[in-house]
Amino acid sequence: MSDATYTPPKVWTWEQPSGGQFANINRPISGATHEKDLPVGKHPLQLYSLGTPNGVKVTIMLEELLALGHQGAEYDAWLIKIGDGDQFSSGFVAANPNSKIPAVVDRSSDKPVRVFESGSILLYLAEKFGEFLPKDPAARTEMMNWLFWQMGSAPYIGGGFGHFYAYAPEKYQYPIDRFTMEAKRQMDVLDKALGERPYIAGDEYTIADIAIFPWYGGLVLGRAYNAGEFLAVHEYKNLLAWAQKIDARPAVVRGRKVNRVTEDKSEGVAERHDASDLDAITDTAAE
Ligand SMILES: N[C@@H](CCC(=O)N[C@@H](CS)C(=O)NCC(=O)O)C(=O)O
Repeated sequence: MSDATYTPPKVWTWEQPSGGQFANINRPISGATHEKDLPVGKHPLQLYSLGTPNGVKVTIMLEELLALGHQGAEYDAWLIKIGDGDQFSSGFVAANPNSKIPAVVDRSSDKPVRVFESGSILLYLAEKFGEFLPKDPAARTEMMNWLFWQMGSAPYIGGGFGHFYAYAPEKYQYPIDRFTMEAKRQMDVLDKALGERPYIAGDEYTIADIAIFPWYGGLVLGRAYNAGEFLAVHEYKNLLAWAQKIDARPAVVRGRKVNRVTEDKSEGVAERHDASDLDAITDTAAE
């Protein structure tokens, strides 16, 4: 057990592992640790990811596009095991210098386009296929408001609340109180907005819903950090109803199963290279 208080030295140095679940991948420097190319499959869109909330945003989007009949959205989804440091390979760093999943490489034209940051990927795909992006300028701006809200807010859930409540090697009240307050405030923001409209940015289902669902839907559906009771998520009734509605969409059911490694093989596939990979474990195959 370490001391509850800490006096920072004049200059911080990287002397010891930080402890906690992600100690082996936390580094104070960026860049590749080893030489390894990324695999490339047969489809124009190559996704390098893992079935975390940030990863699932992209697979839900791709499955939604495929459900609408966009054959150009066919994709290969490769597994990046972040616990093993796959995000630090030279190939991954070339696709995303920030070494975090998800990353996409679009090989549909002569010069491959790299896309990183889940919000940028959602916007790229929405613009490429002309879907889930309101055309009216005011509605588009409201959608962007919520898309950027998610990008700025979710790190307080993952890196703040989830880290100190579930992953830190020791529990301290100060950070847990601080980030629980913020997690509950954010859920309240969404709950109030969803009391006024069916989807987060208005009447249409957009990439803002797709970005917000894996994080905040996951929280209220009790899937994140085993914290549903602690956060009293049942109190956020509008948010819960919205999450249940999104969760029932066939493309969401499919997208949540991609790059997911579980004991129960019916819950996910490590890699996805064809629609049939998911058809085999879902009853949501296109009729
Ligand atoms: N802002 C980024 C966050 C991505 C992110 O945090 N990815 C995590 C998994 S959910 C990751 O790859 N972590 C590996 C690491 O930090 O080394 C996004 O939205 O794409």
